[in-house]
Amino acid sequence: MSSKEQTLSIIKPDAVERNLVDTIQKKFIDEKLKIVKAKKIQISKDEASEFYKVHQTKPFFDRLCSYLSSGPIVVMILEGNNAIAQNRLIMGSTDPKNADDGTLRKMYGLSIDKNTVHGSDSIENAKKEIDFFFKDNI
Ligand code: IDP
Ligand code: MG
Repeated sequence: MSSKEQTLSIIKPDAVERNLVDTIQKKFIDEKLKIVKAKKIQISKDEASEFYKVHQTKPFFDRLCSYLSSGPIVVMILEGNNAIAQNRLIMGSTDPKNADDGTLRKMYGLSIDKNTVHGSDSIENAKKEIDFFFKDNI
């Protein structure tokens, strides 16, 4: 079964800083995910805390929010068949050490913190996360 979905992808500060935006976007396109919208922004730590609030009780929460707000990021709406799961396959495991060969996190991830990309994990969260960054339709 396949269904057309949208998911939110973020190219995190470590990858923007290393000029990997075009390379990562090409990978999504090659893997049949369409980039419907994309923008380069920098968010505040408060905005990062709101975005990652599902993780607010985790020991790494403060570091995670500091990191996501530490430099420019590229946020994108990706669209395609089973886009949510497909994007997570392209990304690979959260910890680059455990990610499969050929995945973005294996190829470019530096650590579990600086793991290059974010991707929504469910239809419900994809909707929320797309709304978080694109609710004004810009
Ligand atoms: P995901 O990004 O693969 O969906 P999540 O569990 O949603 O992983 O965690 C969000 C982010 O928090 C991860 O991408 C990673 O950067 C960071 N993170 C997750 N688990 C840990 C951990 O155990 N230590 C430090 N950072 C973590
Ligand atoms: Mg997650």
